[in-house]
Order: sequence, then C-alpha cells, then structure tokens
Amino acid sequence: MGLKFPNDFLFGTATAAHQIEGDNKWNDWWYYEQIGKLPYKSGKACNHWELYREDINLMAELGYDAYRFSIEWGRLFPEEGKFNEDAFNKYREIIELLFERGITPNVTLHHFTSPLWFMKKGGFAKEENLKYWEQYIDKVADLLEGVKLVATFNEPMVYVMMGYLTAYWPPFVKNPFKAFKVASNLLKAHALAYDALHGKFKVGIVKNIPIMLPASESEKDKKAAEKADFLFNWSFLDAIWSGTYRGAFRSYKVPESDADFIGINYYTASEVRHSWNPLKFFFEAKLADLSERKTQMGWSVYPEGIYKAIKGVSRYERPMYITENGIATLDDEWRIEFIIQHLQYVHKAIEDGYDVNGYFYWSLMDNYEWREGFEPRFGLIEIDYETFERRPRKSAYVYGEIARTKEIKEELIEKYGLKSL
Ligand code: PNW
Repeated sequence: MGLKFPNDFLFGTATAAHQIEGDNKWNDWWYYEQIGKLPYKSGKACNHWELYREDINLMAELGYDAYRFSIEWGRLFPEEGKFNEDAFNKYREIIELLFERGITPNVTLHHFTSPLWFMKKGGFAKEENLKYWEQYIDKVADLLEGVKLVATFNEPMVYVMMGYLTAYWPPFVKNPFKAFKVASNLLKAHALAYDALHGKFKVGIVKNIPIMLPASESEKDKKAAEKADFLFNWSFLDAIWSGTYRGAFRSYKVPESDADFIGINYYTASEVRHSWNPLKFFFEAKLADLSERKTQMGWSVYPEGIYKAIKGVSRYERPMYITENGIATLDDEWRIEFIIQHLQYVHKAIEDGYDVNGYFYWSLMDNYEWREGFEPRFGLIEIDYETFERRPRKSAYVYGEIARTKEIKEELIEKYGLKSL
C-alpha cells in the first residue's frame, strides 16, 4: 500500500532571498562578502531577481502546491528612511504570479540578512532599533495582501548562535551575554510583528529543531543534552507564550505573544556531552554520527528525527509545517531516498494525530549556501552558475508526482523507503 496524505496537505519548496536573488547589495552579508570576511561571494546567486517568472513557471509545471521564500528587508529599505518602490512592486509581482499559478505563498520576513545600515546601528542587539523593524512590518502588511502564511523570523537561534556566539557568520560577534540579549530582542520583534499583522495573516515563526542526543548513557551527558535541547530548541518558543525568556545566565521579560503556526526546519541531530566550561553553558555539541554516508554539509541522515521534532513542537498546540528539510548531495537518487524516508515519518506523525499541514523541501534549486558557498547542492532543480540555466533533476519530478497525487506510491516506498516503518 502507498501512503496517502490529506488533500489539503501542502507539498512545497523553500528558498531565501539572499541565497537565490543575486546582487543583494544592501544587506550585511553582501558587505562582508565584499570585504573578504566571508569565503564566498553570493554575486548573481541564481539570478532569481531577473528569472523569477521562469522559476514560478517551473514550480507550477512540476506541480508543487506551495512556495516558501523570504523578503529582503534591505531591498525595501536600502537606506534609513528610504523606501524602494520598485523592489516593493517586484515582490508584489512575485506574489501575484504565485496566486495566478495556484501556488500558496509562505513568506518569511527575516531570513538571516538585515540591511547594512540597520546592522551598523547595532542591529537586533539594540532594543531601540526595533522601531526600524516596525517600519518594515508596516510596509510588509500592504505588500503581502492575500498571503495566508507569514513567518517573522527564520531560525532565530541559528541567527543568534552563528552571529553572536560562534562568530561564524555576520556580524562576527563572540559574546554569549550579547547573544541572549539579541534573542530576547528577536522575541520582542516577533511580538511587535504579531500584533501588527495578526488578523490579516496567519503569523508564525520558523524554528530549526536539531535533535539533541546524549553522547553517552552517563547522567552528566544526558543532563547536558537536555540543557542543550532547552537552550537551543525550547527556551525561545516557550518565551513567546510565557513572556519570560530563560537564557543561560539570566531571564528576560518579553511581551507575551502568540504564533498562529510553527514552522519546523529539520536536518539532522547533534551529539551532546558534558563540559566544565561555563562559557559553553557546561555542554559541548557536535554533529551526530548516525549514518555511514554524510551529505555535502557533513550531516548524517536521520529520518526519524523529523518525527521527534514534530512531537517536540506539538507541545505548543499550534498547527505545524515542515518549512525546511533537505539534503546537499550530487547523488540525486539519494535525494529521492531522503525525501521519501522523511515523508514516511511525516505521514506517520499525521496518522498519530499531530497537526502537520505541509512540507517544504529545501530547496527549490541549488543556491548560495552561506559560508559554504555554491558547492552544496540542495536543489530539486540544478543551477548552471555560468548560464543560469535551470535543469530539474529526477527528484524534482518524483516530488512533483507526490505533490499532485498527495500520495507516495508503493513502488517508490519499495525502492527508496524505510522498510521498518
Ligand atoms: C538553514 N547549522 O540553515 C537555513 O534556514 C537555510 O538558509 C539553509 O540554506 C539551510 O538550513 C541548509 O543549511 C541552517 O549549522 C544553517 O546547524 C546552519 C545550521 C542549521 C541550519
């Protein structure tokens, strides 16, 4: 027997502005790329800013139901107080085209990048800067007319960790105290956006949920994994409803707010062991080693983790979407296997009563993978970075058939699926 999904379940794909658009000259990443603080330049990326019509046509032809993408704040506000009407119109055209093609948009307002001028003022580390975020939200309310799903932040804790803890990403700050302050301000920003946009849209948030596994059976390691799980996965979401953000060193008062849905980004698991270093919050986490083959990102494939992530997030009793799940590989047969196996667990979650309403494969097409540049290939569609030609891979068609029929056929499960499920 095949696996049938509910008729209104959304099968979509995901992207983010800076990773696909190209010439994104007004944000912080672009700036650090130019001054050589990042190993790769995004340049024209997929040249989506010019080829968006083609991309939307492709999605429609392939039969996808939905598309998650992000708005580049710096395009709308290239300078403080300066609004760019052309960029607004272009994004509006993208949204209208999606409507015309019957594709449900799911729009993220902040996907890692911010206007450079905003970052120069201290970005989200300074609470008084939230007034700029409010100006952006104000314009977005008009821009997104007719859109149902709007997410405020993509992976707030990844943003905080990479930008303010490991200093691996812009703005390259290594300050745990500041990191938690930024997290608390992101919660305030979410609350502001929720108040401004709720009523007109379903306003949610997208959270990366890495599964935290203890490195050993020892009590110390188990405690360490629980702590990592709390600090990274739950403390942020808890605060949305409780109004108290519990950072590692102290708690912060934040406005009590809400989220109409929760987007789950799921990729892999981490292995956590106890550490005596207080500045590492007494734990050390590294990528878990759970599959013999590793993806181009060095990540293990761990399909049951998607079930665990859904189960964990279900505590908030809000509709859930898998807003990202994908694999970086040149072996497209492996990509098909990855998708089928993760969808098997999503299907199981739905059967078990969890409120999961859609799945967005990361990514529609190969793109600029942040610090890792263009080498990791996450796409259902291959991008030729010389000619910008789009070539759908076999996985793009296989996924399209699943989207159109809302079913994973028995033959697919036989060939690619997990037998034990
Ligand atoms: C997500 N990590 O980022 C992002 O939302 C996407 O922009 C990105 O392309 C995708 O996953 C694939 O990497 C992450 O190091 C970046 O744990 C880093 C991590 C997790 C997610």
